[in-house]
Amino acid sequence: MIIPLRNCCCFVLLINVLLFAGACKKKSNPAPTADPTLQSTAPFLMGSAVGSDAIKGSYNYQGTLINEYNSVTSDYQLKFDWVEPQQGVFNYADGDYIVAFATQHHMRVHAHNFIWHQALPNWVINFQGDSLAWENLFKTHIESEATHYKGQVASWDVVNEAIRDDDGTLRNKDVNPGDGSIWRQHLGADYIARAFQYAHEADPNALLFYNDYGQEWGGVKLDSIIALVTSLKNRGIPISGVGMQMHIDINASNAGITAALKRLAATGLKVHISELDISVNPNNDPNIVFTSDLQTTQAAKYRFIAETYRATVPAAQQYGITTWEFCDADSWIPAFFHRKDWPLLFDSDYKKKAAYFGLLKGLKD
Ligand code: 9MR
Repeated sequence: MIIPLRNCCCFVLLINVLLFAGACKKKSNPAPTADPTLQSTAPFLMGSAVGSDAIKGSYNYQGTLINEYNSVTSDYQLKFDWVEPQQGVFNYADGDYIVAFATQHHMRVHAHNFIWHQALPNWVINFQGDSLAWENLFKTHIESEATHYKGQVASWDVVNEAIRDDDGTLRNKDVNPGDGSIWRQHLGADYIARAFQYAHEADPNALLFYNDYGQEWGGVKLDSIIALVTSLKNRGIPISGVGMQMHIDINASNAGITAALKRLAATGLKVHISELDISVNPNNDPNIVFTSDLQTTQAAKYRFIAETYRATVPAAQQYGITTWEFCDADSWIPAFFHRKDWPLLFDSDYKKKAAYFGLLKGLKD
């Protein structure tokens, strides 16, 4: 067959375009699909915890994240030990990477966190000083980090996990050295309010959250969290919302989840399901198999959470649902508990699980 010259040029051009597109494809993220996604289905923002190394390390990770989510929470890159490993020496490289990636892909950044009793550098753990010196290191850390990310992040978990599970009192290293808080020990009970004030002074536009787990248990833990955030709000402390982490398992009580969401909504504050994952192996069974029954039960729980969040929390208070990572291979649970588990929405090959479709149903039906 003879191809006329003009058509031949077009043909060569077409081949070149296709070759170029092929070459680009190797370097870019997987193309978004036309299927509904979490972000295209949810009436609020859908978030995931993310790690800077994970984003850098895998096109599948990047592609799934960009396609499915429109909000990210920093996994560990903005925690105290990562950001200020030595006093006055700040390491923002990994946090900056996450913020730049999220900004490039039009995602909200929820920053996690300023003040926690864990993830502390040794210089803080071993710090010797009077209450003024403690206040100074506490204030300097919050102000420096908040100022660095001013205008770049939408919100912060200001204080994380300050309340004890057993009696609802504030964690205090004086009282329970094992999992007590060095902050309460040196700064007094009102350190939480001051953390919010320092953050607000440095970045007045950022929304500020108190974040904790175990709220679905009810009891003293939930009572104390409700009392704490209500008191902060009533005192005019700049708190915008509460993070309900929801590291739960398939046996978590639906009634407990509903009751906690109702009580949080009644505070008038924004409610963020901030670290959702659903373990299927809470009893550490070493021989567990992820059967289709377990997959269905997990999917139903994800669905229930999304439905209940939509039905219970008024739209204006829905800060969104954030899963703690999205692919089973990146979950903290197997390493932390030394067990097999499959707590997230995508399997280790980034394939959508029944859990994903359960959540998707709960976001719309
Ligand atoms: O998933 C996080 C893991 O990568 C970190 O090593 C760890 C310590 O910084 O923290 C994990 O995230 C926790 C979060 O910050 C607070 N709630 C519980 C999360 C799971 O342990």
